[in-house]
Amino acid sequence: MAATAQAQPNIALIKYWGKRDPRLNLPATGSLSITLAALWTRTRVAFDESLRHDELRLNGAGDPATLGRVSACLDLLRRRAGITTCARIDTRNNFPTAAGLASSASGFAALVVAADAALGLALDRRALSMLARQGSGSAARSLFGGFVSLAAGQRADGGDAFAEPVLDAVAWPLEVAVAITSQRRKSVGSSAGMESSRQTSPFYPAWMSTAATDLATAREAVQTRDFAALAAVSEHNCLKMHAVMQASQPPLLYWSGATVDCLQRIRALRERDGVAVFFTIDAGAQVKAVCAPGALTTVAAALADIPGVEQVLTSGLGDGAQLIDDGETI
Ligand code: 2P0
Repeated sequence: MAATAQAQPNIALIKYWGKRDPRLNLPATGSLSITLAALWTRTRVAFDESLRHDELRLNGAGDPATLGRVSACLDLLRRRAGITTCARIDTRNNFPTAAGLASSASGFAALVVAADAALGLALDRRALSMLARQGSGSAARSLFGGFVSLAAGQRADGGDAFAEPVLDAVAWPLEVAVAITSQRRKSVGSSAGMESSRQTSPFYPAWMSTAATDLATAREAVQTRDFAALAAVSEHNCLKMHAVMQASQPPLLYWSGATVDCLQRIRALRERDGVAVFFTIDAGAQVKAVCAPGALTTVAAALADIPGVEQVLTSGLGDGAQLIDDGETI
């Protein structure tokens, strides 16, 4: 009744920002992401008849704010197993939590893989992807490695809103430098932020009506390994999402001053120095620089030089969520 899993966060190049059904956590638009290798969440789930309620430890400490969401996701798996037994969940991230680095993506992906094994359900990846999506939309994508798409789907029950692999990491080994400009937890979480944007941003209808074209352009660029085309559509989609956020009421401004400096530096590297790199930013102040093979060292050094950049993490593309030995440290 116990198992441990590891999942890596993913970075969306075509973003998910808005839900068509908040209850089932169905995204309003499709998205496309890359799964990282070097950042991870490790989660052990142990069902235990002696527990009266679920217990969650995140990085060694209790986390009451997150427990409700975790329990609700575990309930979906408990229902499938026909049990009500409570669980002890021990989870650790090797990177900052809730700071725009997709810790909820790796977190819920690791959770469903570990719980599935602990309960002996043996669900397939598609089913696990849909369960992870109900924990956190972006988590659906961390079930898979490399380049991954998540469909918005059309069915009211969400049965067609799952992630699928688009291209293996080895087929196009892009690399990523993450410039950390703030380790603080964001003040407005993604779920609340995207709901506010849907209700109040005058740009939300334009975001919706252009999403399918961006996704198709990015998918084509990945399939043809066209870095310039992927760079153009990814930066456009990222800035468009932030325009939607910034035009929400109250406005959502996730950037720090250093965030903008990183954007300018990345544009100069590409346009002036010919370095194959583009940026993307999620609901946080960190800048992710996506590099063609060979560009990572130059890009990481340039970002580390920018005042306000506290740390630069680097990563290749990695695998989807997997079981690991129970004995591995978490
Ligand atoms: C993404 N983000 O596609 C976008 C870009 C943030 C900006 O998915 O409400 O934590 O839990 O489904 O998955 C972050 O949103 O939101 C996210 P919920 P989630 O990566």
